[in-house]
Amino acid sequence: MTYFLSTPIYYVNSTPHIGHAYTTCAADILVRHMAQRGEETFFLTGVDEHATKVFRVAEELGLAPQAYTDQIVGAWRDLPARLNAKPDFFIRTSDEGHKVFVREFLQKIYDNGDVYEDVYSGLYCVGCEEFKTEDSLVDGKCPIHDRVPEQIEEKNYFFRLSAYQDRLLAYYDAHPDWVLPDFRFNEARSFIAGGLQDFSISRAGQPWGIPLPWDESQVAYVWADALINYLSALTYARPGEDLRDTFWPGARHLMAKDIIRFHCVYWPAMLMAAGYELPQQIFVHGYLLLDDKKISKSLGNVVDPLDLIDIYGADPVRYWCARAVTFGQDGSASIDGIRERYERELGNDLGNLLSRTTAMIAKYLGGAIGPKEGVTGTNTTLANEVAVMRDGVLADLDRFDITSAVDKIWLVVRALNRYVTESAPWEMAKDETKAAALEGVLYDLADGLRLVAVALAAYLPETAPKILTALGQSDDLSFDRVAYGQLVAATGIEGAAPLFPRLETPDA
Ligand code: ME8
Repeated sequence: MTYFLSTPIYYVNSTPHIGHAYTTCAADILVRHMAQRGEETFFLTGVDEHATKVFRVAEELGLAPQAYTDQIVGAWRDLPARLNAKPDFFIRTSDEGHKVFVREFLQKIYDNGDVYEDVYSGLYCVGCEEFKTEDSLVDGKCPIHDRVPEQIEEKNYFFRLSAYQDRLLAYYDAHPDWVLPDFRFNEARSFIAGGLQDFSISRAGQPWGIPLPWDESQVAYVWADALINYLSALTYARPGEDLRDTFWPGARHLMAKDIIRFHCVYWPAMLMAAGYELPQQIFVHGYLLLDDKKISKSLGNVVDPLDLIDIYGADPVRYWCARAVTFGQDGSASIDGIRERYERELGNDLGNLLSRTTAMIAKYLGGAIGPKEGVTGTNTTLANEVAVMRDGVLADLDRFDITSAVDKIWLVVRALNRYVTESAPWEMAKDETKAAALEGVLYDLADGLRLVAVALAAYLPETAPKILTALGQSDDLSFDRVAYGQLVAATGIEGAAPLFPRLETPDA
């Protein structure tokens, strides 16, 4: 089975912020990890261009919409690059390949009799890019955007979502892990059980979008265009290849709770209508909230939270994304938290451990370390801790739990630090009779660091190879190497430079 993971395609009405970075980071961590497990992976991200709000921003700037999106797309391509995320494809909904596929897909649904024409009369919130019901409003306003939705009356094409209620419920009941976490599964299922209304899949009054194949006077509604990206990308991401057979069976979608209904209700029904299997799994994470005041207070002139990457580097931001808030839950993260984790966890727990271990190998063993019959590889306590961590990480990441997995890896980092303190190699070094034991301790520390580096490689793709190199170990990241006692002989080890040097930069 392959592992194909998508982020949402983000609206290009403005530039990326830390919330978008959050999903992209998480997705990259998961995909890198699965690659370490030997899975054939595909990571998809990109942008959603045909939204009314995008069209309006272009209008305000006096630009043609395509010219506007061509301009701003650079900032969105930079997002994964800045995070050291490595998508296999970056999709734009204005790509020719996407447009062609969307038209084919919608035509299929139309031909299957799931589309009908009607007059839409009601309310549309441009912020949500969604038709609103009266009872979802508070004081007549969209509660999310605090705006009065626009009254629209136009001829539209509707998708017969109501006809899919029973099939969706049956699917949910047969696949209890289809949406994770569980409470999101329940949320989506109750929404379906509460009754489904057909939804409009076209817009009559808007020139910006993909024309419907059976009525070119209308364009596809932005969601009826955007969701299809998860399939369309596979048809043209690699020129001359159709990746659908390989990757669609392994498809997983990642997003925040704001767009759960589109992904967990509309999308599966559209797929059923067009004759596709549903994706393997959907993971819905929470909202990452940052205290704005704190941002400005602690970071002074740093306006864009993505500037954090310039200060700390991509690895610490990735690590903080995974650790700051339990993945799946809503959480409030403080910008100061990143500094604290940088110094205490990355700098002290991990960085110092490497500096001390390599310095001791250099000083007490002349820079040479390796397995020795009867001396090394006998630490059953550490071996057990590592085995428990390894199994836990595999299970956690099978369920997208990037927080719990890194917590478990960190337990081993802390155990290694305790091991240094308790065994006090600098004391052993004073006693000739303890030479073999000293070598055993240093082997365990180096081996522990080696396997921790492999386990952390998905989170810290820049740092992990540095650790392996400092220990004279191969840069093979296969997850099988997260096991005790695999350190191979190495010579010439020198005290390693700090992995996470002290920062002079801002508290102000
Ligand atoms: O909804 N916390 O695009 P969008 C966590 N184009 N995640 C956040 C976040 C936050 N504070 N803010 C944004 C759209 N996100 C559509 C999607 S998909 C076929 C079309 C992330 O630009 C999170 O992944 O509004 C959320 O679901 C997404 O950005 C919304 O991005």
